[in-house]
Amino acid sequence: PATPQSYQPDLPNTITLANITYNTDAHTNIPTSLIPYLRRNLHLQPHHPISNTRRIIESLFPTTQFETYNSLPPIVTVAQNFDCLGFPPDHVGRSRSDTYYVNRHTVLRTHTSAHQAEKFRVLEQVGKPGYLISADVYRRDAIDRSHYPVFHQMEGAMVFSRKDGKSVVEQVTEGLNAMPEADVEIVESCKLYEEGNGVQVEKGHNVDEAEAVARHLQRQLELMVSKVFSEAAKAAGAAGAAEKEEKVKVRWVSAYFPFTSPSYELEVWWNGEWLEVLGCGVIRQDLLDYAGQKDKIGWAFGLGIERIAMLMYGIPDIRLFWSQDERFGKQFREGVVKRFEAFSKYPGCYKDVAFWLPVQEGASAAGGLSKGGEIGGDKFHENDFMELVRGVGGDLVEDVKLIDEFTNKKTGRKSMCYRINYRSLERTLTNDEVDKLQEKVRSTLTEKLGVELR
Ligand code: FA5
Ligand code: MG
Repeated sequence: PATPQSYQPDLPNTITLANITYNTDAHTNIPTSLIPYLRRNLHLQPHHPISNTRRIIESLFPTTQFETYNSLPPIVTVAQNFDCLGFPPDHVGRSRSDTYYVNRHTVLRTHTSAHQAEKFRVLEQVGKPGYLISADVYRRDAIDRSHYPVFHQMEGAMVFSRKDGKSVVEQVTEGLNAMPEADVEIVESCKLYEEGNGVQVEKGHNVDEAEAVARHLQRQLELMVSKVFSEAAKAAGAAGAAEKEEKVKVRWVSAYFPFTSPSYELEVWWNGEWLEVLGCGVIRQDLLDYAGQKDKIGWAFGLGIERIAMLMYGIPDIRLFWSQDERFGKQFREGVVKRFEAFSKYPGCYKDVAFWLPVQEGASAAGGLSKGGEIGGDKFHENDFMELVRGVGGDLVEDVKLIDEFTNKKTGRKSMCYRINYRSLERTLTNDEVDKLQEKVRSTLTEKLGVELR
C-alpha cells in the first residue's frame, strides 16, 4: 500500500546555486526546473517592464535619502528570512509546502524583508536614513494568471532618529510639509490604535511617534500609487480617447506582519475590484534594537512589482514576463509606459485528473484539504501537486483548479479532481503534445505523491 509522501524531487547530495554548492537534506525541496530562474534578474533587464516599473517607483525616493540595493543574491538563511523578523516557530510561511528550502538552514528568500536587519545595521555606515531593495523572491503557490513561483518585490524603509534635537513628530511634520498631497481619493482609512481595533502599542513605541511615522509612510505610498496610476491612465488613454481621468481610489486596510506594528495593506480600486498592492507598517522596536538602531523608529513596506507592472502595462498573464518571444520583448522601451498589445490568444485545452489520496493514519474521514503546513510533514499538500504540474508542463500550463473533492464515508478515502488548463502564449499546442504532457503528469503523480489514479 502506498504511504503518504510529499513530493521530493530526486536530488543529489549537493545542489549548486549561483556558483555556491550546498549540502541537501530532508528539507531540500527545490525542483531542478526552478534553477534557471535564479539567473534571469528580470528587474535588471533593460527595457523589461519589471525593470521599468522598478525605475519608475525608485524615482519617487530621493537617492540622497534612500540607498538602493538591487543585486542581493536570493539564497538566504532561515534566520534572515524568518527568525530575526520574529516569525513564530509554527508560522505557516515556514513550511516546506510554502517555502523552497535549499537545506534546513537555507532558503530561497520568500520576501525582500529577509534583508531588513542587515540593511538597518549599516544605515550609519551608508549615511542615509532609508533604503530600497528590489529582488526576485520565491514561493510555492497555486498556478494561475497572477501566480508564478518566482516574482519580484520592492522593499522600502526609512528611520527617524530620536536623538536628532527635534522630536520624531516634528521631523515627520516637516517631512510631510515638504511633500505634495497625493492625487488619490482615500476611500477608507484605519486608525489602528483606536479602541476596538485591538492593536496594542508595540513595546518601545509611543502612540504619537508611531502614528506620525505611519502618516509619513502612508503619504509616501499614496504618492507612489498616484504616480504609477497616472502613468497607467496615460498609457491607456494613448490607445483611445483620453477621458478626463478620475482620481485613483485607494484604501488602507489593517494587516498583520510579525515585524511591523501597526501593519497595513494598501489596496487600489482597479477594473472593478480592490487589488492588494503592498504590505507595510511601523517597524517593531525589537527588530531595530537587534540591528543596532535602538534610538530609531521607522517604517517599511514591501510591494509586488509584477502586480503593478501588470496594471501599468495591461499585461494579462504573469507568464508573459518570462517570455523570450520577441513579440513580447520588442514592445517595451526604457522609461516609456505603453499598453501591451496582446499577440493573438492561442487555443487552450483542458484535461482533468482525479485520484485517491493515500489514507492517513489518524486522519478523520471528514478532514478538509490541508493548506496549512507541517514542517517536514508528509501530508498531501496542494502546492506539491501544483509544483509537480509546473515541473512537467512549465509555462504551457495556464492554470490549475480543484474542481471536485469528496470523501468516501465507508473507507475514509479522499478523492481529488483537478482541471489543468494547457495553453501556450506563443503558439498552438497540438493534441498529441497535450496528451503526452497529461500522461506524464499522471505517471509522475503515482510515482512521487503515492496517489491512486481514478
Ligand atoms: C510580504 O511579503 C511582506 N514582506 C511585506 C512587508 C514588507 C510588510 C515590509 C511590512 C513591512 P506579502 O506576502 O503580502 O507581504 O507580499 C507583499 C506584496 O507582494 C503583496 O501585496 C503583493 O503585491 C505581492 N505578492 C505577494 N504574493 C504574490 C504572488 N504570488 N504573485 C505576485 N505578487 C505577489
Ligand atoms: Mg499580503
